[in-house]
This record gives sequence, structure tokens and C-alpha cells, in this order.
Amino acid sequence: MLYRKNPTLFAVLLAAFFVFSIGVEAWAGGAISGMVSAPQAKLKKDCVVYIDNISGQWPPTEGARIDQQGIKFIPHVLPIVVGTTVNFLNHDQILHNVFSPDAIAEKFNLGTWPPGEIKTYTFAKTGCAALLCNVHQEMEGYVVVLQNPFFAKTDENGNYTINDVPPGSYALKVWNKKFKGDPQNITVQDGNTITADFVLKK
Ligand SMILES: [Cu+2]
Repeated sequence: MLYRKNPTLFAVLLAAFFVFSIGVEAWAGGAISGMVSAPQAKLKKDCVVYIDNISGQWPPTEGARIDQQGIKFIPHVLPIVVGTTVNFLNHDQILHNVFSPDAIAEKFNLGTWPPGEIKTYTFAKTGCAALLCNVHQEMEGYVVVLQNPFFAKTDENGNYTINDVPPGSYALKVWNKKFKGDPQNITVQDGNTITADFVLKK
């Protein structure tokens, strides 16, 4: 074992590892954190806060899926990067369907399928696509298709954090299924967390 044979070398390697780790952290960009408030308390949850545009090509979101369980779309809101293929699952013991009335999703209709099968759709345009099920009128979900992966969903208290944002100046926006909020101009620096709160309006 290295620490027995050469304790000094072991200590140096350990120190180098920690310095390297801190170095990597410093290169990881900045963070944006804040709170979204809404006219209806329950709509603070499942907002999407996102950077409108960061130059470059961003890879699709990995593992994007929407399940149908308990006659609900889960998750209720799914933010993804444009070009992502979403898997649609059915875990109920009944038939479900998924369609979108929205043009950004070509008004797709995946048909009706039994439990166990998976259907897919690739979202090629940015924007919001509502999801509906023609078997159950009460079912609704949303896919929010974004230009880049620097987004976060709010928790039940409206809090969000976006990590590892490349330094730069951007427009920060908020999406909510019912309300609107004003975009903000922000500047992100390496190693810093900035605060950006949103107040949604009717
Ligand atoms: Cu259904």
C-alpha cells in the first residue's frame, strides 16, 4: 500500500487531488437561485426557470420520459432540450392515449396503447407542448422544449437552482402553465451564485 511504503508521496498525491477538485469546482461556472411566487400558491410548483439562449449546440436531455400512472402524466411538467426524444409509458391497467394540440409538436397523436408498451416522440422545436389523453379528459401535462440545458423546475415553495451555468450575460425567463412573469437580464460569473426571483401575474 502506497501510504505505508511512501507516506510523503501519498500525502502529496492526496493534496494534489484536493487542489484539483477545487480547481474543477472553480471551472464549473456559476449558479442562479431564487423563488417564484404566483397568484395561486399551488402554482408556485412546476414552474420552469430557464436561460433563453446560450450560443452553441446542446445535446438532447438523457432519459426523458413521461409515465401515465394513476390517470396522471408523471411528471406533470417535463423541461427538455430541443431534439430530445421522450418515451411515453403507460403503467396503468387501462388504455391511455397521448396527443398534443400544439403546433410546436406537430399536433402529434400517439394513438391509444395498453400498459407495458412505450411510444416515443422527438421534440424538434422550442416552446411548450400541452399533453392530453383522449380517453381521460382530466389528464394534462406539459413538455417545455428549451434551447439549452440550463433550466430548473420549482419545488412546492417556488424555489429553484440552476447549477454549472457558463459565465455570461443572459435573459432569464420563467414558464408557468397559467401565469406569466417578466424576463430578467442576468450576468453569471464563475464561482458565484446570483439570486433572481420572479413574481407571476395573471
Ligand atoms: Cu388517459
